[in-house]
Amino acid sequence: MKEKFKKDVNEGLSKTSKALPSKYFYDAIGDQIFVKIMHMPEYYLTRAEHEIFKNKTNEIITSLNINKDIKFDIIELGAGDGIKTKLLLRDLVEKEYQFKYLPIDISKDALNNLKTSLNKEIKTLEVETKQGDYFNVLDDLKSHKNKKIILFLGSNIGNMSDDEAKQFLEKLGNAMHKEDIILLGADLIKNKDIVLPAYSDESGVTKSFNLNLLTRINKELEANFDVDKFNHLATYTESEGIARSFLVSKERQEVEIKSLQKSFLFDKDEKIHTEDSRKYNNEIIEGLLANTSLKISGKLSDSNKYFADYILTK
Ligand code: AVJ
Repeated sequence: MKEKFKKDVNEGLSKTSKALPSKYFYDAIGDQIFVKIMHMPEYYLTRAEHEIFKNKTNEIITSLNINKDIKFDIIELGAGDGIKTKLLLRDLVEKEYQFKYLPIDISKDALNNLKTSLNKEIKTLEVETKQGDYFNVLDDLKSHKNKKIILFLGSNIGNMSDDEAKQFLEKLGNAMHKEDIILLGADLIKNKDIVLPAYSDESGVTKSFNLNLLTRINKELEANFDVDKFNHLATYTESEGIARSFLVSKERQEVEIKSLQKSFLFDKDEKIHTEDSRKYNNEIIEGLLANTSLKISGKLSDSNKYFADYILTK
């Protein structure tokens, strides 16, 4: 894990256009800042998807094509704090469906917290956590016997490039059987005035989330980034539909990463690209599915039409 981080940082900072993978945001501190992001007034994504899970639980359940005689498993990729999922889980338990909940996340902390809270809040629910990068767990899914309901919420897919997303969905499709279902959360393309503030909030929470990546490199790879010498920048155009985040060097500076025995030079105004958050519409999703065995078989939106949960089947 540490070796991979070291390698990715070295490669990313050696490029002509410097970049760091967004998956490294999520250390213990990054997890905490992300929870704050989800509660920010500007971050409409979580609220919009929460509204879908709260007001359209019955429609979700209908689309899952389940009945009380069959056993199924709900597998969540990148479960996080599971707040939205709990709305569905609680309803399914009350209605006496027979199922297990299998959350998968890269963060061990997030999984432990989720399991503890579920054991308290939904006592009869069977929970089995699994720690890992969800790209790697796809292979395990194939041999899974029960009907699978795969949750990939929060527009987590938006951090992948379209090529990565295509590959991921192809693999996921291959691991699925006819009766399995994916619920895919996707932030929808909309005006800049709504999207941009979600990634450049007034109070600077997103800035601290972005800068924490440098703090993590300092701690884990023995580097000497001065985080005060970097700014946060977010960009978005509605025509492209991708919000991008950068760290921008305030001045010309050299940073040493001891564990790499190497220094990196940053020009004044030089950017490190840290994240893409893609936004979607039906055409883009259909494009991602084109060479997979999956198709859109339903779509649930919030009242503002900011966000959608797509139902994908084979
Ligand atoms: C968790 C990937 C959906 O891209 O909106 C929030 C992460 N980054 N603010 C997103 C994030 C900056 C978030 N996802």
